[in-house]
Amino acid sequence: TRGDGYGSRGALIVLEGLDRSGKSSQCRMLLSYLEGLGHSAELWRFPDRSTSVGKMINEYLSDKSQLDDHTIHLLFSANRWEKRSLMETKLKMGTTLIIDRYSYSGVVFSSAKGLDFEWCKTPEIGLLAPDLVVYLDILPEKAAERAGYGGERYEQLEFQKKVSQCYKLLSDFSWEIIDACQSMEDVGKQIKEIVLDQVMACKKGKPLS
Ligand code: DGP
Ligand code: NA
Ligand code: NA
Repeated sequence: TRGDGYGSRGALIVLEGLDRSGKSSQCRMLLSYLEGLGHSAELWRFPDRSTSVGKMINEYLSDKSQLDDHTIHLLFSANRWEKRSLMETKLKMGTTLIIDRYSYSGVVFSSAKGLDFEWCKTPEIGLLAPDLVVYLDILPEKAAERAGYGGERYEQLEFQKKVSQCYKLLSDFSWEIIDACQSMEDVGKQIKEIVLDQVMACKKGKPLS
């Protein structure tokens, strides 16, 4: 770091994948790894169900409310927008943020329902761009065999197959694709390496966009 704080920021790390791909466990492991190395880091997740918008999303996901597909799409996006300025503040203060789902989930889950791909992207424009997207790649059939599957609205095999196809359309060369069928330890090892590279690059002044 340069000592004056300027140019030293936290990294914005996003984990994406199908339901039951192991994202949440990997996010937790990553957080304790970074903290163990002495880095300032926080784990966030979207949807953030603690806000008032998040509570509406939670009701929808647990089938306690019905909403038009466009309406819920915009609520998920609003839920990210309501955290945007805090996100920027934390990153500029030097805290690395590990995010369990972000705009990519927003686009793929809605386009899997048949909403227009470009329309789905629009409300995400202006949110902070991640430094790294890690995609935990798993066959929908494999994810469906994992414990706890099927608890919420979207956790249905046929739908997750569509979500998987939409992720493939959205992903680009900048994503790190990791085989999520490996052991938790092996997946974790690969994530740690690539994330640490980004954390160091951001400390050295890589700009935020
Ligand atoms: P999670 O808390 O990560 O299990 O996410 C809850 C569910 O909501 C999961 O099936 C993924 C889905 N989801 C997450 N973000 C979005 C989003 O922005 N839009 C839509 N339509 N679904 C999302
Ligand atoms: Na889920
Ligand atoms: Na999860």
